[in-house]
Amino acid sequence: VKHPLAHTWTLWFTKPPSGKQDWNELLKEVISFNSVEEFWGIYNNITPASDLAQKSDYHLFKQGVRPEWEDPQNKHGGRWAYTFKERKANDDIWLHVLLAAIGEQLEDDSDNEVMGVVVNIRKAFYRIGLWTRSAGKAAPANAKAGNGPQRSAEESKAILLKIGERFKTVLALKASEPVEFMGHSDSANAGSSRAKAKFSV
Ligand code: M7G
Repeated sequence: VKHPLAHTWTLWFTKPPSGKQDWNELLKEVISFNSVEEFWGIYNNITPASDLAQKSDYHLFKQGVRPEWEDPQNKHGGRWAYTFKERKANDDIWLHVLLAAIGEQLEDDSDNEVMGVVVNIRKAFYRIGLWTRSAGKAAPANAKAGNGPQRSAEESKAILLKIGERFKTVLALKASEPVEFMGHSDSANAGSSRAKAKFSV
């Protein structure tokens, strides 16, 4: 018997560059799954985050959404993120984030905000992020159906803050360790993911 998940999820991998390659060439789709059993089969057979080389990323996204700012379902969105100042990723923390995503614990059904979760392995730190469909603005008037529910900026921000709080709980952070939210358009304009945060929890 397979225990179905609420959504089908796709695992993606960004491999470290070997020379001069674009971001797009390094991003590879790995596999999709829609049951608890398939999740464990995959998780138990991939390299743990703690063993990945610098400049690698794992991305777990809802099927049909590429883990890129440019994806139509991400382009109005943003992400919550926390940077752990440790050399090796903590596999338990990342596993808890994966389970919270596939178990739909990061949002309420009607929020329709969570696009996926990411771990970035970097030189002297690792970062775990949660990507959302919106970024605390009113949905654009011409938003297509795929861009989610129409909400005011206030409603949108309240939902994002709730999701941020849940994410922070899953990350097991202290009150004094802020998780920060940034819109993807700000990240893209800054040319790096270190632009100024919009809000924090
Ligand atoms: P990062 O991996 O989010 O963080 O972005 P880091 O600065 O800690 O390594 C690193 C770089 O990868 C960015 O400056 C972009 O050049 C590229 N990059 C990252 N993302 C998530 C995207 C994306 O979604 N689209 C494009 N075009 N480039 C990206």
